[in-house]
Amino acid sequence: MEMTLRWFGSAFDTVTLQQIRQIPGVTGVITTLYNTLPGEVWTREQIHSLKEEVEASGLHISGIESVNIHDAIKTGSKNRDQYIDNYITTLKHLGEEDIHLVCYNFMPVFDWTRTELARKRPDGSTVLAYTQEAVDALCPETMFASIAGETNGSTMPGWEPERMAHIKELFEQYRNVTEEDLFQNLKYFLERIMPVCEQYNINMAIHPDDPAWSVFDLPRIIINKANILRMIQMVDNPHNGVTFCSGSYGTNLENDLPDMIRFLKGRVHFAHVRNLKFHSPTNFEESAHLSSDGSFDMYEIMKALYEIGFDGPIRPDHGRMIWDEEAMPGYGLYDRALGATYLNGLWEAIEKGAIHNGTHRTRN
Ligand code: DNO
Repeated sequence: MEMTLRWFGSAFDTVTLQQIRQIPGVTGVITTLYNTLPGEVWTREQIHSLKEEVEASGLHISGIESVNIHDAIKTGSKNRDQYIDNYITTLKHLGEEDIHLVCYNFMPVFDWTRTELARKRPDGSTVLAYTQEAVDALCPETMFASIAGETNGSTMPGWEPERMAHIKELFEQYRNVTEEDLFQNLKYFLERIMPVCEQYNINMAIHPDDPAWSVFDLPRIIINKANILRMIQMVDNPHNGVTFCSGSYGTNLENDLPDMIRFLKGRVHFAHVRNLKFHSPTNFEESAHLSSDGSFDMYEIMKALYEIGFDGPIRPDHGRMIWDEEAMPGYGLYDRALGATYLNGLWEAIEKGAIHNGTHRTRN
């Protein structure tokens, strides 16, 4: 595995590449062209200059999160082919620039959903949190307005104001889209892009829906073991894989995270690892990465990744806001750096334990 950190680009991130470089064991960033909208073609020049900037700091681009999918593709509208063509051109340009991992999601309207961006914990840190009760009491527009007021001035990934300005139309577009339609539309998209992924050796890593259930009655499919296996089998190509995100699949306490990782052997191309603290099955907050601070056994999650021979990029996921940092909620420097160091420590112990026991694995 390679330890990485998500970085939104110098125009958008409060964290610098130099700071990331100083986190022990972090060698790459997961980045994006944050000012592009779903459906736009990324030019080679844009990608090349991003790459040069990252490399000048001594890091490299380990993957893209995200190349977002236009709603026409998700809803299967008549004009979807034109947007798939654009996506294919973007993939080709990424491949030509030697980038081989793309994280994306297939969530309708919203990307991840949280109801609080700064819930205060007893130690004074603030974290992202979710309660189903709050979602049930809100309409999507109100939810967007409350999220927008808490972002410390940043645009949250997946909540772009340009799209949210059309939230009613977006809901209208999805009105008759069922879960089955979403599966079929995802299949259509994947079948069309697989040839370019093969040509440039690009691994597609679908991100789970977060939380892992339907919100505002929208269909959501990447939520559990059965659905993810269906998704992988329906386009049975090694380039069709997943981002294993413990914090997203973990929102549903019925998901057995180490078991899911083992079932996904060979198809986990990217990992987001973070912990959640549950107060009830539908009221949780994002804790520190440390197992004892939340509800997940992080050792077992890392061990499962180790045992399947996971060799892709991994990143600590959302961090708490600590030490008076002001940054995009979830994406400050300090707690993610602590997370990276903790995950690296777990990995080292697991690896050395395996070497000691003669069960060392090296490859996927
Ligand atoms: C939230 C992220 C998601 C993720 C996308 C991938 O912080 O994990 O926004 O990047 O779902 O497309």
